[in-house]
Amino acid sequence: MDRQTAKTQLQQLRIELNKYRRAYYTQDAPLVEDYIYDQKYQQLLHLEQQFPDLITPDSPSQLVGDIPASNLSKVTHEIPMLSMGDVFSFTELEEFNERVKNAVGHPVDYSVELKIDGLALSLVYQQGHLVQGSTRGDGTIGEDVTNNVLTIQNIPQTLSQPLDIEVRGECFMPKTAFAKLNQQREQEGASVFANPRNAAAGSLRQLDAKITAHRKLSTFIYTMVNPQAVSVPTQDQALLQMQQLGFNVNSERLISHDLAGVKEYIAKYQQLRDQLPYGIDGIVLKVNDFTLQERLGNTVKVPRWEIAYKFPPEEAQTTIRQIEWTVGRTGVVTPTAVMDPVQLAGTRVNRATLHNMDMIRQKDVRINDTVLLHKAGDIIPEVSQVLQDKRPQNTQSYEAPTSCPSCGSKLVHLEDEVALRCINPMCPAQVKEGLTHYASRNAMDITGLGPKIVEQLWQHHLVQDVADLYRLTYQDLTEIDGFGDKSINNLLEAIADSRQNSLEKLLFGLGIRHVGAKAAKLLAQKFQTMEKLMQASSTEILAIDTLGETIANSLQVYFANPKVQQLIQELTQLNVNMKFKGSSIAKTTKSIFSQQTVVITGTLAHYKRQELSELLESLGAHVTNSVSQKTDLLIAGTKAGSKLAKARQLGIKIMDEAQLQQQLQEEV
Ligand code: 0OW
Repeated sequence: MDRQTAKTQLQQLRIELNKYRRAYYTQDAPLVEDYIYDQKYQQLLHLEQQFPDLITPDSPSQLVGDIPASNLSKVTHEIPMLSMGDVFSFTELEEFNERVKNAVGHPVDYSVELKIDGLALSLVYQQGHLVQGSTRGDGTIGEDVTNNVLTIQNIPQTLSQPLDIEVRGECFMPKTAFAKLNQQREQEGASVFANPRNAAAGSLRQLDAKITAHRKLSTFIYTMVNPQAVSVPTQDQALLQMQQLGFNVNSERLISHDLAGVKEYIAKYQQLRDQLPYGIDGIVLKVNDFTLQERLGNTVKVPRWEIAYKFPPEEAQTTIRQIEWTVGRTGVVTPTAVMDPVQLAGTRVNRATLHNMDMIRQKDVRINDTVLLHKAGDIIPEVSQVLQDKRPQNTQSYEAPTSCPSCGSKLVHLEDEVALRCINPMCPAQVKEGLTHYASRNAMDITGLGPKIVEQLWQHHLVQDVADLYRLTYQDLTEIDGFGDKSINNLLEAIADSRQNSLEKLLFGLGIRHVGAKAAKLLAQKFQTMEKLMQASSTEILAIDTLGETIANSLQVYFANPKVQQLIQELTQLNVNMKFKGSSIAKTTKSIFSQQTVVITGTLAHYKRQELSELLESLGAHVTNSVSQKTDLLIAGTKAGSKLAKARQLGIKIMDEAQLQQQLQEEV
């Protein structure tokens, strides 16, 4: 290749790779699969080796990670957290081994470990107590995640010895936790994580540790920084020592005196990979003796004494025959590709998730396309790309469905959601969810009517909507498995009692989008009867000091639906109370934001300004723009400026985003 061509190609590769890096390191959501990134990165390295004078400072080969760009505070790593050189073949492994032998003058022992597919983590202990947790970031500046690591079960907060020590390891999300989390997010219409690594990164790098605590993260610790300080001579003894100190150290490790042992290990874990409860993307080979590691030293980015062997991506080729849409419990409809059955990483698959319409458009997936499948974090098969050159003639771009597969209603995109949603409250998938919600404690409080009974009532065609609950007879309930005389009477009684609830409990029980328990109460209090609320205009609803556009629009859409109007009529005829009784107001706890004059300032990571303002007002706050003596509370995000300074000067109560989230979690 001539120099000019190389120069052009290198420039193109640099732009492309740096774009991928920024997404990978700062948004926890890569734009391309690892192996595509790796291939392009190897191309760049190859060209830079041929034309070293074409290497530029911004080349990814000169950078480690990317500038962490989250709102977490920063931590400087005194000893940089290096990454690893990657190889993709036994030949390259042998070249690495030769380089090491030549450098130290004799064969060496290797510590062989699994390469856990998570994100690197540093833990600092003083006198045996955990004082700081941080991410790798760009290798020198990471993010402080101390509060978050305190919620991870297998990270010891106190060591078995009062040591000053720093250790490093991988934070990961077990496969089962990943599958559950994505299922839940899909139901909520939120975006899903592409793989456990992104899920771990997105869960660890949270401003609010309570969110991290629910994500079931885990760790394997593999590096003792400054082992000399505790006079440990080798990696395998360091791992043993760290285990004795209380850290979770991966047991699938090996000491090998030659590459033959390493190759056997690789073959073994390429087979076992799927059975492991955590994701791995290769193995790590380290010179075992620390003195030899010192002698070999590091390059600008990676140690010379270790290498990562990356497994080839597990993928398979097949053809998409159909795209099925299923309605989730919250009305979110999600696409699944139905394909010719194919063997993928040890299992036979014929379905793969397509997540949402954005993904289908982005990959331009069409019926009868031949696609490459891979396992997203070794779990759910996912379509990684379409093989355009195998596309049959005159196929059309895939069109999103316009009607719900369950009930036929028109599908909509709500505000900033990527998900398509069925908003017909009579939709079967939603009726079941709606019935369970209707019977829940904060709504109509029908004891004994949980999801399992709801499912049976549905299967036996005993209920189509919440009105049918009030038509159930003793005879009907004899069809329910496990229901005897007592259970039947208890349930009938609980349903009958629910007729007397005050209006706000019915309103909340109907599951109107954006209308939570507090908003339902304010609406019932203001309009007193269902009839008046159904006739209320947006303006009248907005006039309620604390409700905003989102709720007003949602109510208009809901009550405009003829099926809803019919439902309300039936409930009325079934003697379900439609009046506000007033008593429930006193019962619920008063919000700390109630009657407070609040100012919001700075950048918030988890809330849109308008939404937060509406939410606070629905809790009885009065949100204003300027700080004065009348201000009771300032909510300060990051990069807060003069308003924060003024609030401090006036001695006004200040709440940061984490405190706000904590308080709202307790209230709403
Ligand atoms: N992911 C792993 C792993 C491992 C460190 C030591 C110095 C540089 C790499 O399982 N078992 N051992 C190391 O050794 N690193 C690992 O992961 C790296 C750390 C940074 C990027 C990768 O996550």
